[in-house]
Amino acid sequence: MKIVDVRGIPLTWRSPNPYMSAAGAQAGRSAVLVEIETDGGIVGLGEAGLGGGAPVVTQTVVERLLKPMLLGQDPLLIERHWQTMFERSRAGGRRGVVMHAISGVDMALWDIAGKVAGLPLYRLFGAYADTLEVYASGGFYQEGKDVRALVAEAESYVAQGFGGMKMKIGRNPSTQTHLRGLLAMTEKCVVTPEEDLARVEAVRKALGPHRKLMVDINCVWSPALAIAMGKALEPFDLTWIEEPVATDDIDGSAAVAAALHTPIAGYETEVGLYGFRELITRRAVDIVQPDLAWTGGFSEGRRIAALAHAHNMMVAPHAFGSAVLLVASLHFAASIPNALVVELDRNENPLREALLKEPLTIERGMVALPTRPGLGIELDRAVVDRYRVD
Ligand code: SMN
Ligand code: MG
Repeated sequence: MKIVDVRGIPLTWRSPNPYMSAAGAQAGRSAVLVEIETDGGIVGLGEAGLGGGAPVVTQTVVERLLKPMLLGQDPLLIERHWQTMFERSRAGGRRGVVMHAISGVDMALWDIAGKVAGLPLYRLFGAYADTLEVYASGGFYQEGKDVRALVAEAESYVAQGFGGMKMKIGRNPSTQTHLRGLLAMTEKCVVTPEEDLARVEAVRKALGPHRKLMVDINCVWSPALAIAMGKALEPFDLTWIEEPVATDDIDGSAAVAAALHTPIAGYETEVGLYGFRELITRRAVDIVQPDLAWTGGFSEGRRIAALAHAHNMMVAPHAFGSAVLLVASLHFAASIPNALVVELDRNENPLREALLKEPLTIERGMVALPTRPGLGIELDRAVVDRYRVD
């Protein structure tokens, strides 16, 4: 079997009402799907990260940098292709958009392997579970969304049977590290730290005392503020505090983790085994959150999970992309011994909700893994065509 084509498919949906975190605003959602075609007719599917820019950037890296390394090759030599892509792009890669592109290619190669083996990927890897817990990822800031609306959102997750919810805090430029003021829309939806605490208290009350409640700061606090706010948050019994400080402030994050009882989770914005090695071995986190579309795909994600396991840490995969990344994250989590919960983004996003011919079955916060070979999904081509931007 040989690879005869490698394609990036850039998709974009524009949001009528941007939803915001402390560190940015989602004025829409994008994704870059990767398709790898073989001479035997099997086509592998994956999702690459956006590299922080327009989808065409990742598409260009996939098609102009990585595709020449793969054409004519045996698609099942996955580890060899991963190391070749990583080493040949080392000068300009190791992080960012190159690793995001490698991630999508790796996922597509594993999808081919599953289809060849006739096994769903989580069983090809050696399953640990057939169903997984997902948490409702929401609680974003939005113009016109007051605490009452936030409480109603939390109550809706309770009514749907979710066992946990994540919400955003920290959207206050005056308390953020100096660079955060450079981000988009920073004058919108600004709250004070005290208002954030009131938001968390209201959500905790709506969820009741036993459901998981997580907060996500998206890297904007200083270690000192993170410790002060973390202590103020302790009455709300959080499951984790996510990305409290800058991704590269490993010692700062370790200081926060050492100072607080609440586990520190992150860093989705870190990439690859070497990056997570520093977070894990220097105890900058208690829970690791690799994003499979950013960190190097299944191959690198499984290495990170093993390193975390060696340090008795749990894995809560970040998944804030299209349905392809969500399904890949489920296969990943269902095949490792230390998966905690998987992120289920609840924000409006047709690239997650409408992309698959058969939507996932999510009941009372639990999801059953697809059982067909590979990722076990089929794209709705009309939806792909509706949102293509190339
Ligand atoms: C997040 C990710 C991507 C955009 C906005 C917010 C957030 C998450 O960090 O964990 O989903
Ligand atoms: Mg996050």
